[in-house]
Amino acid sequence: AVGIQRRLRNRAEVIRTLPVRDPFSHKGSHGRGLLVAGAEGMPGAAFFAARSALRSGIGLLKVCVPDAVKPVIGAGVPEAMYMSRHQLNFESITGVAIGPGLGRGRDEEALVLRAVEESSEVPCVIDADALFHLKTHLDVLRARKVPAVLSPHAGEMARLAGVSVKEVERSRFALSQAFAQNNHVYLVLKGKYTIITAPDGRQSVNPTGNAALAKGGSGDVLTGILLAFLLQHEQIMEAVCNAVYVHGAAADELVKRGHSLLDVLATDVIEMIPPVLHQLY
Ligand code: B4P
Ligand code: MG
Repeated sequence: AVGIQRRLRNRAEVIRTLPVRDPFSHKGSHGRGLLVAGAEGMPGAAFFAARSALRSGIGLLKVCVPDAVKPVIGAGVPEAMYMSRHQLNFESITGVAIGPGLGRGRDEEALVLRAVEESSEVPCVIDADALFHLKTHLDVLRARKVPAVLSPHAGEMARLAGVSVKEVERSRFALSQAFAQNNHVYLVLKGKYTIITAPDGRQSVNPTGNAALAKGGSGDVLTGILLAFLLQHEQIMEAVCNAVYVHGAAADELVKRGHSLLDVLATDVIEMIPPVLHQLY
């Protein structure tokens, strides 16, 4: 039909649109990101997202986690800087990701609202528990200057749109398009053939990835890559499509190198980002 723009992302496009690193650049040139994530008893999600963002080229990363989580993730990701939740501020931050392992309490709900409102002028990835909290505050999305990037799986999408998971699976394209346009967001509807939709309704389908990613933690890895890429691309749509592509390509590469679809861990996916980027550059 006239006006429908829906394309399968191809490798050549990824290669053509990945950011070129200026030899004279410094860390400030590649984004100062803020990850708001993690809850007591759930340090993994924040760890995966933080390490993935750093593996994907982010210049500086600040991580806002509960104090109890700091020693755990701080030892695992010493490259990041840490702030406590009561210290949360967005000063000099050029991109935000919120949600992985965040928790579903009242405090976290307030945190999500603050992050979405106060980061209005920079890119913001909203995932996992942040999507849970957002469901009753969708109006804050339309108020943003820079459209947010939402990355739900089918279960999260169903809840956001107020339909059943079956209904999501039945009309992945139409539902994503309506949601992205109505709420003025970039929508990443995850799964086999992840669909990326821009606020104007343009859609891109991702060809990479496999069922090795069907394991807790792989979504958090994507969140980190999304944050890093948003800070290094000119265009949000290119950043999001490339992030989803690289995330899936890392899983494909693991299987090519002798992993089964059963044994892949989130940490394996993260450590496959370097070779995948090497192949694309
Ligand atoms: P969550 O706490 O939301 O956590 P998770 O989804 O299990 O982990 P994660 O954040 O790492 O994975 P995500 O899907 O974000 O789950 C809580 C509950 O939600 C679950 O217990 C379940 O009941 C429900 N739920 C979860 N997923 C659901 C779904 N799809 N439909 C209905 N209910 C669901 O990210 C996974 C990543 O891996 C994405 O990038 C995705 O595209 C990729 N991936 C997964 N399977 C793939 C495949 N077969 N092929 C290619 N890519 C795949
Ligand atoms: Mg998830």
